[in-house]
Amino acid sequence: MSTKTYTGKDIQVLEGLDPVRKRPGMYIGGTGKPGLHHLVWEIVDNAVDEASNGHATYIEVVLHRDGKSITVTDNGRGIPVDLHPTKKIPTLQVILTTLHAGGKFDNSNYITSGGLHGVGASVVNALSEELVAIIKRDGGTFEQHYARGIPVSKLKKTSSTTRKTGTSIFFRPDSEIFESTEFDADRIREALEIKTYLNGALRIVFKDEAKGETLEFFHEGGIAEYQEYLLNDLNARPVHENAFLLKQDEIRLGSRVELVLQWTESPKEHIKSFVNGIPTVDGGTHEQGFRDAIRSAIRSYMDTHDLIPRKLDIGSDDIREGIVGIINLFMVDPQFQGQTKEKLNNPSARALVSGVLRLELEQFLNRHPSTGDAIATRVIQSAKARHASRAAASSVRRKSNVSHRLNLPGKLADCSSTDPTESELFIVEGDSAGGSAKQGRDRMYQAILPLRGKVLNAEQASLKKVVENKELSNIVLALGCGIGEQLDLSRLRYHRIILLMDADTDGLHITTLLLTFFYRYMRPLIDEGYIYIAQPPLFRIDAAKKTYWALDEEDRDAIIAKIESKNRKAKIDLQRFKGLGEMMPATLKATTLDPEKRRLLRVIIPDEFRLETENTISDLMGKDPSARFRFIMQHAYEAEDLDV
Ligand code: 0R9
Repeated sequence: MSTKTYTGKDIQVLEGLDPVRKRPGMYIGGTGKPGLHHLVWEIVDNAVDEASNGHATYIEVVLHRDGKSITVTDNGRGIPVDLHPTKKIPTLQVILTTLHAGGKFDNSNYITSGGLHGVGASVVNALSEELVAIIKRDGGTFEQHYARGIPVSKLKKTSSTTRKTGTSIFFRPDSEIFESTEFDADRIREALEIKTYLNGALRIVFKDEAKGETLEFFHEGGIAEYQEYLLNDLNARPVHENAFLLKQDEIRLGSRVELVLQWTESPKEHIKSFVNGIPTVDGGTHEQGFRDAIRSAIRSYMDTHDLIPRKLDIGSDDIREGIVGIINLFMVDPQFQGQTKEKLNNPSARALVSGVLRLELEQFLNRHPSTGDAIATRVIQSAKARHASRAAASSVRRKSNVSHRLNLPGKLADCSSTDPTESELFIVEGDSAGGSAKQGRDRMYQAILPLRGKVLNAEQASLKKVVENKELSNIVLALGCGIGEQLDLSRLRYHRIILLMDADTDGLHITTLLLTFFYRYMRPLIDEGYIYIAQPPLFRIDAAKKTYWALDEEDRDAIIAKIESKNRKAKIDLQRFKGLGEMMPATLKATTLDPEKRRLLRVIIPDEFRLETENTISDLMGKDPSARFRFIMQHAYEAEDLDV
């Protein structure tokens, strides 16, 4: 820390950056991890500006060994070090100590990566314990040190023998300001790589000193290459081969639009939007224009070519389902909104993007009718599915609205409690197992629903068929929360829905069919973690007056080995259950129903497996029975092991 006394100039500087230290959230969104990393983006964006204006070819970002400080270097012209014409201090110091508006320091109103032209540097300086700027320019190397936005040294010339030019900024964020000052290397790496996708000529080197790792990012293919990366990452299969790619300057408006767009089999829409290479996580007017144009271009194409089936309503959700796309809008003076300033707010951007895109996309479709038709088919498929699900859901609602208890299925042995958080529903295979379960349960909070008939494969049937299936509609009625788009979790009658099937292939088959049904039509039950799989034992082992339960052969062998290691002469009595039906109620209670003793598997889909799950279910539940079986076996072991 410096102990020097302030001069008049310093006090002016202090006043200048004081608001930033008082209310950092106003400038960087907050003082948590996103805010901390915002400092990196500010400095990197200034370097990217210099590169996109054609003066730098190389940016290096070093995350230092302590994980709490960073150096960003570019090989551009170097921030000017001469005296600022009016302020009479070096321009570098002006840049680092005053909150200024973009474009103030030069009059070429060209578009910059952040559109801010060095604006963020003073904010980073204000919020850093220490900042060191090193400039190579005019044949010399210059250096100046700062602490919390205040210069602690004058700008010094440290060498006069360099022919190189460039800017290097080292900074260590202030631990008095941030909740934590530990940077996240993965987050930085990912953001840097995206910058190189958005700027095909840019080369960024990232060094992680703690890991001793150096990575270089360079993606000449630009956003087209980014699109390839996204498709892979999302595991989204395109329905047409060539992506629609648009790069257009709107010279009149001083803007440029770059975008790429492709329909896939993914059940969702994935749009990444940027303004001047800065991510707009909360979207904004450019994204609205993107969506407007897609909707009207596709509608117009389908209308013109008479591709809309009669009586089928096509909504904009249907048109957008499965889209994977990127939009990067370059514009002068972008205005951002929202807490973290990640939403574009300029009204002109909407009309600009939609105007350019609508025209070009329609022409593209008309020039590539096979692509147009593939997209139309995808849209129709989505509209039909939505339609069927709406119709079926309202039929179930009509049925289940009559009265709560009066309308419960006859086969349900309900529990007395009406508090869903403590109530459990066991869905049990077969009437005889159902009988044992009814006798072994705690009727206060455990309900039993036996399944008798065949469970329909929901993947291969329309929703109308699904609801007509007695077993599935009984489940829906018992749960009480509705189905499909009408599902209302607040009406769910049980917060644990436990599938209790025999430990054989038939049992696994039924479990899979039920999971497919929940996944397709009652998905929030899975997402909220309400679905469980019971694990009834396959073997009973009696030895030395003790009883053990084994889930499978492996478990059995392990238990026997353990017994024998303790007592070599132990007489071991082994019983294999053929099915739940032949288990005594007391045995079922002790092994499978009693929360103190049972083991349940909770069904979860980790975020990183969401798409894979979607594809697996549609692939396997559709056609191939052997692949389906492999799927069950694999996932039974992947389910999270949980004692409840
Ligand atoms: C390491 C991160 N890099 C930067 O922060 C950085 C800012 C910067 C820059 C200029 C060149 N390189 C830079 N790197 C620059 C130079 C000149 C004109 N405009 C920009 C010039 O030589 O005339 N600047 C960003 C703002 C400013 N310079 C300015 F306002 F001080 F001019």
